[in-house]
Amino acid sequence: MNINRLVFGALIFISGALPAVAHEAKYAAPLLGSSEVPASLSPASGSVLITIDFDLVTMRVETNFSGLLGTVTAAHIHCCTDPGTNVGVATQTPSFTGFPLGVTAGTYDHTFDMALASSYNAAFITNHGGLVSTAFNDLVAGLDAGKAYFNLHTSVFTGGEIRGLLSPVPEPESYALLLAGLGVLTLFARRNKRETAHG
Ligand SMILES: [Cu+2]
Repeated sequence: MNINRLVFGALIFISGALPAVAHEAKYAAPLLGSSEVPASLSPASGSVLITIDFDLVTMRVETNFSGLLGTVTAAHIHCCTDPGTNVGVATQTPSFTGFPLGVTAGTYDHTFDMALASSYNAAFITNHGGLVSTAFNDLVAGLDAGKAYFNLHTSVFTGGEIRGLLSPVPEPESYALLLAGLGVLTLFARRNKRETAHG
């Protein structure tokens, strides 16, 4: 029996499972008026999901919202500051491209190329190392540390009607895949041992 072929097969299986673990990160938050600083007292709600792909250097922004008292004037991510405080905009200004404006409810799904300066607020790049790469690293570090928030500004609440402090989403299915991959490798290693022993 060809041991190398078995190990090679197992490695391919594992490498197939790894990217989801190592090269993608998700961050989520509910969007609420009570999360604004100070609280907006808006009855509106929504949710936001951010997916960073480290291979493609992209950021996918998925949002839905409804019940706004004002109409949308801008939406973007602010970074990086402690919860309960305010900080400047990190992402594209004044608003994410294609974000539904002038409405009280809507959905949004767009993937940004984070290797482009246009995906950031110019001031954020200037204040974070002056390069797109340093800005990207700082934005991700801010997301990882729970120091970035999605903010939705409206005609009634110009400082923000609903906000979501983004926090990392654990990906149990990714770990399950990795564990399955390791299990297969162990199985192959055992089989190899047995087959080697029997000549
Ligand atoms: Cu803002």
